[in-house]
Amino acid sequence: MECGIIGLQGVGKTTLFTALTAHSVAVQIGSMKPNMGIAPIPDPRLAKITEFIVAQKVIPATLQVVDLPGVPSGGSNLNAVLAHIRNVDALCHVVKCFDDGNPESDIDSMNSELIVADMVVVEGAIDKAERTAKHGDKESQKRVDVLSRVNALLEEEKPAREGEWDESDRAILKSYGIMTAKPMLYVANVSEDDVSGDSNAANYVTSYAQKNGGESVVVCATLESEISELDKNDQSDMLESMGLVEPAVGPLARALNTLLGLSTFYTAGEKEVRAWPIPKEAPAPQAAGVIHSDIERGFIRAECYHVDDLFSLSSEKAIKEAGKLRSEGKNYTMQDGDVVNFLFNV
Ligand SMILES: Nc1nc2c(ncn2[C@@H]2O[C@H](COP(=O)(O)OP(=O)(O)O)[C@@H](O)[C@H]2O)c(=O)[nH]1
Ligand SMILES: [Mg+2]
Repeated sequence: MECGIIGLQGVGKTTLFTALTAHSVAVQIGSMKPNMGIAPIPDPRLAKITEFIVAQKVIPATLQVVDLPGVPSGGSNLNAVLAHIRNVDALCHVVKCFDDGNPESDIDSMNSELIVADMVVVEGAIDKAERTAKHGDKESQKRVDVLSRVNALLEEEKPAREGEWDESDRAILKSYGIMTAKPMLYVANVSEDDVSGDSNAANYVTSYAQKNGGESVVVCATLESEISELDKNDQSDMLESMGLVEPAVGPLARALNTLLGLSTFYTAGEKEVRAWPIPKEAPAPQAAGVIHSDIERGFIRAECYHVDDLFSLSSEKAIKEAGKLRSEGKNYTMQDGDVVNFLFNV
């Protein structure tokens, strides 16, 4: 899963990026090149599995993040900036709530920039698709239909995500990189003395997201950036002293999972214990395909149990004895928190 961090200049995008990626990438300040990195997603269930199943390696799910150069108000370099985010799965919109941040005007101007940029893309694309559609090409006609519906929304200054799209429509929107169609997570970047997000500015962001079909999280990017530099023990001390339960990457990744409709399953053996994100309600073979296409192709069955059974019964042996080890076929719908061993033959 890839997520693009967007927002106006000076709102804390790069600071958030360094926090999420735990300073593992040397950031380029003020450059027009995007910073790219990978954030491991903290997962309490994954950590708990390893208390019962000792493994050589623990591999968390990851979030790929792209920190984009700020969108200058006025939008002079907008297209260069936006070219980088056309391919991401979701957008993280950082809103300045520290100092004298004005979330209302910032959110509006950022969203208008995105709408205008999408209009430029859509207009060009409609022209092109109409030309091929004239020759009776069904596929092009479908694209003209979707693009025209996007255009109608954009002209009303609405983001494309407000439209009703089926799966094939969404694929078309994605292929054109329509940004306002992407799920949006609003990040209220608060000051050090408002980590729980009680200020009016933070409240505005939270309720704006609620009203507009997005998710939101409250983060103090500077503190998170400092926390991410500490070793594990100091990290928990500092979090506790601030009244926080976990680093921001946790809630942030979970909010993205909700937006993208993802759930998680696990594989657990002596070699490794690992978390795998999949679309909610994916059938077992599709989940197997996330691990390797061979396992999907040669899928026989999935032997699985739920993490909660491991936590209550303490071992796979006990799970088996309690009759909680299930053998599921290719029509099985994966459940969030399944621990799975796929049997396959190629
Ligand atoms: N007080 C406070 N300052 C922040 C926070 N996040 C970022 N800043 C400051 O805002 C300035 C711009 O941050 P930066 O991450 O470079 O913003 P970008 O242009 O969006 O990438 C820097 O001086 C940061 O230290 C925050 O959560 N609290
Ligand atoms: Mg920056």
